[in-house]
Amino acid sequence: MEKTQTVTGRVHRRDDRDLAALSGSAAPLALSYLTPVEVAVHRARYPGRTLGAVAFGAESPRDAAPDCPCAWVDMPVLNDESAMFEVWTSAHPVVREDAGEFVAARNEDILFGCLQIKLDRRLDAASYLAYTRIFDFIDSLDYGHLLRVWNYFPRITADADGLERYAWFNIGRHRAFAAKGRVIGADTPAACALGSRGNDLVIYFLAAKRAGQLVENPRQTSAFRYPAQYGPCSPTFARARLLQTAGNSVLFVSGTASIVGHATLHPGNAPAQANETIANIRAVIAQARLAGLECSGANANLLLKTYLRHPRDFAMVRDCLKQAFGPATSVLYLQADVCRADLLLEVEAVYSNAFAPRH
Ligand code: 3EB
Repeated sequence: MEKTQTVTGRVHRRDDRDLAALSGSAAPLALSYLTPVEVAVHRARYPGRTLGAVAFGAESPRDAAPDCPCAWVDMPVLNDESAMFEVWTSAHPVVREDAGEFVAARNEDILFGCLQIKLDRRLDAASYLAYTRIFDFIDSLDYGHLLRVWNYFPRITADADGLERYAWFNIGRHRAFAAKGRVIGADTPAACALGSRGNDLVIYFLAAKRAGQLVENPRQTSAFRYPAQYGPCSPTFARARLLQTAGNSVLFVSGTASIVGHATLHPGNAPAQANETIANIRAVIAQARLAGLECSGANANLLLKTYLRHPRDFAMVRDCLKQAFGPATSVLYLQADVCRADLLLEVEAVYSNAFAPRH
């Protein structure tokens, strides 16, 4: 059961308090990483409260998580289970908002949505199409502020006509933000972009009625100001975004890697990259405290999602993260290509005082 402990161990001790804590708080949502069996238990326990689910590695995800918006990402899971689910639970009842190709649900503050686009066109055209549709969709529902976006597509560092596919993706995304009047910086969400399998662009997102606060990392150049050596259009993501309601905080930390300034550090050295990434996550959380993040210590709940280029680094990275954040921190491990060929790993985080139900 050791691995199950790493996935969701911390929450065990709080099981009795969970629904009370969840619904008694103004925190609009909580995150859990669950096995397929746990998803079924969880959904029976919180009927009508699942904002959205994301299946990783599952063969028939819709069997495991029906009746709620469910994105499916073709990406191998490195935890003991061969499939894992990321589940966003709402403190308050949720309303479905499916429309066209979007599968979505919302509570009074937050909207979860996903879409999947066949990559039968150029990647810049696909990302432009996806993001303009996302902005039209969230604007039509009046949840117009993107907080956090997850971008998954195949062969992310492969060359296409002299540019990496990730650079093409950035061109379309950047143009869509401009076309829909989003201000670079102020309106930039936390995000990640990783290589998946299959042939689709899969995007899921959390959007909100209120913008939340932009949080950057003083150790890193803001990605939206990266110099042109990384592509003609900079990547449109913030290091983190902080959503706070009275007494409640959720910090969405973007995919974080071994980058200082704008340069990759420690190429070829996975343990050093892991430790540099941990330093960056700590720096972002420290910066969020300056911006007003209130949770800490016993009130704080940290969940991590780790992407490893090579499965062989799994045990080493798990030990580094345990050492840094404690053995009870929930970590989902996936195998994925990171968006720079010299990066071996990337870690995203959600840090909050919202309860993360285990089941
Ligand atoms: C970097 O600093 C690391 O393109 O949405 C991290 C998080 C990275 C998000 C994105 C890319 C993205 O460039 C890679």
